Amino acid sequence: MKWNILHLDEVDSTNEYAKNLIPNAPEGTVVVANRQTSGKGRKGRSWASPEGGLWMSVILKPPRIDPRLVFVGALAVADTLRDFGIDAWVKWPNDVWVGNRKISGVLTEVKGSFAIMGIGLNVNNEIPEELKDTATSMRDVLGRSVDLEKVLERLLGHLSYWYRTFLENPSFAVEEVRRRTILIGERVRVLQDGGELSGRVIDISEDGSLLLDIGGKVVKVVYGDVSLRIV
Ligand code: BT5
Repeated sequence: MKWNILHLDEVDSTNEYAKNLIPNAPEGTVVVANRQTSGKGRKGRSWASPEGGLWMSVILKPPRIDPRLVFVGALAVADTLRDFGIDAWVKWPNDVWVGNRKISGVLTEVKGSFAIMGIGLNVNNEIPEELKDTATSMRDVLGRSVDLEKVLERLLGHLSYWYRTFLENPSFAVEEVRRRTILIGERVRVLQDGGELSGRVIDISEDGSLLLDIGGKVVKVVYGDVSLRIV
């Protein structure tokens, strides 16, 4: 992929900014900001985005919209962390964790035939007090700051690879997520709009959904706005 990087100092949300560039910006447009004033998670949740982290969105135009696209972002982040010696795992559906702390989140949105993939990765930024128990950064893990530009360069390289691979063979990306998650066999609680499910994770199926064993019954949790807690 040929990336075309737009570097901003401050923006409300790189996803919103990228969305407004569509349809005039080509696939491969990347919006990066030093700070976001209204960084977004899913479902109106907020994403803390102070200076020092990597906050970016890429514009993609896949031949068809597939919710499994979010795995491309998570896998690219996990590979990037590995380049810096950090062992991370993919937390279905859209997070990357180091041990029991979240280091990155991916938010994919759709506009027409475009997909906007937003990636937030804590690099050298401070973790806000209220997230200290559940979040970490590359700097916290490594005990030193890292070159943000290098992180971006690596991440875009891995995104190119995983996006291409995904278009050729989406089940391979799902397979890789299965390999890089610690969820299989774990007891989890799944929080959804309608309520809550508790069970043991059997697998992540080829279509990207999570298979849970709930009292001996197999229940399929489709990717959507679900949150997962390991019990
Ligand atoms: C996500 O949402 O994890 C997707 C986050 C995507 C952020 C990127 S940054 C660039 C682009 N532009 C945007 O505006 N967004 C994208 P979700 O699964 O809903 O998780 C949100 C939850 O993560 C929050 O409710 C907090 O609990 C937690 N959180 C917020 N900021 C965090 C941070 N910096 N590091 C770790 N956890 C955080």
